[in-house]
Amino acid sequence: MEKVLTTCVYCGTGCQVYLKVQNGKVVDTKPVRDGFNPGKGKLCIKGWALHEFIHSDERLTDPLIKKNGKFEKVSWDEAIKYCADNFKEIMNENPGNRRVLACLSSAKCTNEENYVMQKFSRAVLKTNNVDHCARLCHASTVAGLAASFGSGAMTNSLDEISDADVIYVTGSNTNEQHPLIGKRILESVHKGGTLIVADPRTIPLTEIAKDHGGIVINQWPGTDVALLNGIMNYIISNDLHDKDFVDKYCENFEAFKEEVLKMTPAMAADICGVKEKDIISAAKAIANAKACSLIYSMGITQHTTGTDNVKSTANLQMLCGNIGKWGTGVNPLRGQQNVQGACDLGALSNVFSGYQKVVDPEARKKMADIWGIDVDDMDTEVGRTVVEIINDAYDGKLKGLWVMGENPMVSDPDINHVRKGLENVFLVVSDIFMTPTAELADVIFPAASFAETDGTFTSTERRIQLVRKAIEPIGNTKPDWEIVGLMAKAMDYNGLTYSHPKEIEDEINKATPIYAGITWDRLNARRDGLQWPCRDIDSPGTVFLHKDGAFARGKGHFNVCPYIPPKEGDPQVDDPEYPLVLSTGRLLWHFHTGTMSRRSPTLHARVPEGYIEISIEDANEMGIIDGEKIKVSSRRGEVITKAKVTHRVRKGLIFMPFHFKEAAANILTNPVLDPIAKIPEFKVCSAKIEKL
Ligand SMILES: Nc1nc2c(c(=O)[nH]1)N[C@H]1C(S)=C(S)[C@@H](COP(=O)(O)OP(=O)(O)OC[C@H]3O[C@@H](n4cnc5c(=O)[nH]c(N)nc54)[C@H](O)[C@@H]3O)O[C@H]1N2
Ligand SMILES: Nc1nc2c(c(=O)[nH]1)N[C@H]1C(S)=C(S)[C@@H](COP(=O)(O)OP(=O)(O)OC[C@H]3O[C@@H](n4cnc5c(=O)[nH]c(N)nc54)[C@H](O)[C@@H]3O)O[C@H]1N2
Ligand code: SF4
Ligand SMILES: [Mo]
Repeated sequence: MEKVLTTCVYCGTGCQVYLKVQNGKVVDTKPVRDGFNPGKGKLCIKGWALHEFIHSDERLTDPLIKKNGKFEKVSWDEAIKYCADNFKEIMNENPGNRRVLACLSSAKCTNEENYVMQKFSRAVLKTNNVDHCARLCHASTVAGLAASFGSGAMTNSLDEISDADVIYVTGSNTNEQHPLIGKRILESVHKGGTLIVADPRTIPLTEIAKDHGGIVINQWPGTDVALLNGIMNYIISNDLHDKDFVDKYCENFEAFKEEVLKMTPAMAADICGVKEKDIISAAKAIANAKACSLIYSMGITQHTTGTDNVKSTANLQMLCGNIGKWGTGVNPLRGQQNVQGACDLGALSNVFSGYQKVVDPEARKKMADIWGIDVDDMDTEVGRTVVEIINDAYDGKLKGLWVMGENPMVSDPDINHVRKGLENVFLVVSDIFMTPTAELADVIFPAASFAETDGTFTSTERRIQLVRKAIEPIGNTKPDWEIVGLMAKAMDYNGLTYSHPKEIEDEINKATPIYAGITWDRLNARRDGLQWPCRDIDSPGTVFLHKDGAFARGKGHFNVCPYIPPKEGDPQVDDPEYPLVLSTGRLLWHFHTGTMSRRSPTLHARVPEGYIEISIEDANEMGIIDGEKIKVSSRRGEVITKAKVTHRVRKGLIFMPFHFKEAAANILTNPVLDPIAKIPEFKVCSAKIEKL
C-alpha cells in the first residue's frame, strides 16, 4: 500500500495527513506522526474520515448539459464549447458592460486554481466580478484588520497559543470547528492559563473555562462591540492599559478613548445581558496578562457590524500591548482549508493576488504585462461581491455565472431569493457532487477532488503547504485548473494553458510579492511549508506579524466603534411577531452544505438530520418536547425541523446548524450586509417557533 502525504481538505488548521492508496483507490487516512504537522500527530474525526467521500458512488463523473429540463451526459468538448459560446454571446450582446458575467471561485480549491479563476475573470471575461465564500466568512476580518494593522490575516501562529497565559475566545466554537486548535487552548489552560470564553451559547470551551477557573460571558448575539467597549472602558478608567505601547506604536487613541469612555461596564452588562462583575474580571485578566491571545471566528464576523466587531478586537489587543509578540495577537481562525489562500490569490472582487488593488493603475499594468493582455481592456472598478452577484442575478442585471466549488443554494442567506436569482442566468457549475446549486445549472463540469490533483493550500496561520495527487481523476473528471484553461482556450485566450500546477506557482511567485519566495521546489524540499510574507527565496517566511510595534500600515490605528444593534433581533427591542433570536452555525460532525461530510458514512451516522436548539425554559413554555417536529419561521421563509431541547442556548435564543439542505437555516437568515465588508448577518435574526 502506498501512502501519500497531503493536506486535509476540511478546516483551516492545515493538518498534514497520509492518504493510503491501494489499487488506485484511497482506502484510508492516517495522521502524520513522523514529521511536521499543525495537528501535532493527531487528526480530528473529519480528518480520520477524509477518504470516505472521495470514492462515493454519487461523485459527478461526466460533463452534463441540461436539455429540455434534464441533464444529459456530453463530451468535454461539447460542454466547454457550449459554455464558451454562451459567455461570448453574452459579452457580444452587452458590449462594454462588465457586470453581466461573474465567477464564484472556491476556498475548497487550491491556490493555483483560485489564481487561474481570478485571472480568467479578469483577463478573459474582462470583469472584476469574481468573489468567493470568504465574503460570507472573514470579509470583515480582512477589512477590519487592514484598517487597524495594515494586514487582514491572523497575526500569530498556532504554536504560540499554548504559551499564552490568558486567552480570550469569542465567537469561535474552537473545539468543534478547529478541533486541533482547540487542543492548543487546552494546553494553555493545563499550564495554568486563564481562559475567557465570550459566546452566546454554551460550547465545549465554556465547560473547560468553568472547570479551570476561567471566565464565562454569555452575551446576546450581536452585542460584541458593547462588550468589548465595556471591557476597554474598565481598563482605561483604571489605568491598566499599556501606555508605552500605545504612545510609541499607535495612533488615534484620544478619539477612541472618548468613545469607549461612554460605555461603562454596567451599561455593557445591560446591553449584553451579562453580569458586570464578569466584564470586570475579564478586563483585569486581559490587562494583567503577560501574553494574551485573542481568538475569534464567525461569531464576530457575520454581523452587519462585523467590521466594527473586528476593529474592536484589534483595539483591545493594541490597548494592552498584545500585538507583535510571541503568544499574543488577534487570531481570526480561518474556516475553509484554503480560504486564506483564495483571498491571497485574488479571488476577491477588489484585489489581485497579494492584495494588490484592482483600482491601482500600476497593479493593473503589472498584471496586464504578466498575463499578456491589453491594460486598456481591463475592468478598472471593484467588482460585485457574493451576495451582490446574486442580487444582480435576481434583478436581471447579471446574465451568466460560473460557480466553481461553492453551493450558494445552501450557504447564502435567504435561499428563496437565491433560487430566483440563479434561475435567471446562464449558470455553469463545477463541483465534485450534484448539489442544490448544480441542480439549477445549464452546464455542470465534473471536477477532480483534492486527492486527484497537485497544488497548495494556505492554512489559517498563513502557512502554504503542498497538496499531492494520490490517485488519477475519477471517471471523466478533470482538475479545476485544467477546466479553467480549457474554457479560456475556447474563448480564444492561450495564457491559461498549463501542463502542471507548478507552472501556475511560478507565475504566482512573479505576480505576488508576499508569495514571491514560496516556490514549488522549496515547498517540495521541506515538511513544514512556508508562512507568508515570504518575499524572496532566501526568506524563511514569517511566524508572526507586526513584530516590535512595526505595524504593516506604519502605526496601529485605534478605530472609533460605537455600539450599533443588529438589524433584527436587537435584545433591547421587543418583536412581538418574531419573539426569538435565531443564530446559525456548525457542528463538529458536518461541514458546511454537507456535500462531503454527509457522504461520509462515519460522519453522517453521528448526525443524520438537521434540528434546532431551543432552551429548556422556552420549550417548557411552548409545550415542546425533545425531538418534536416544529415550524420555525422568519421574515424570509419557514422551515420544518426537529426541536432539540438543550441547556446550550439561553431563554429567547435558538440555534440552527446550516448543514442540512432539507431543513436549510438559510431560508430564514437575513441577507442584510455589513456596509464595508458586505458580509451578511448570519448570526442573528428574528424568528418564531410554532407547534405543528
Ligand atoms: N466541523 C466543522 N468545522 C468547520 C466548518 C464546518 O462547517 N464544520 N467550517 C469551517 C469554516 S468555513 C469556518 S468559517 C469555521 C467557523 O468556525 P466557528 O466560527 O467556530 O463556527 P460557528 O458555529 O459558525 O460559530 C462560532 C460561534 O459563534 C458564536 N456566536 C454566535 N453569535 C455570536 C455573537 O453575536 N457574538 C459572539 N461573540 N459569538 C457568537 C456561536 O455560539 C458559536 O459558538 O469553521 C470551520 N470548521
Ligand atoms: N446560515 C449560515 N450560513 C453560512 C454560514 C453560517 O455560519 N451560517 N457560514 C458561511 C461560511 S463561513 C462559509 S465559508 C460558507 C461556505 O459556503 P460554500 O463554500 O458554498 O459551502 P461548501 O459546502 O463548503 O461548498 C463547497 C462546494 O465545493 C465542492 N467541492 C469540494 N471540493 C471541490 C473541488 O476540488 N473542486 C470543485 N469544483 N468543487 C469542490 C463541494 O462539493 C461543495 O459543493 O457558508 C456560509 N454560510
Ligand atoms: S482539525 Fe481541521 S485540518 Fe485538522 S484534521 Fe480536523 S478538519 Fe482536518
Ligand atoms: Mo467560513
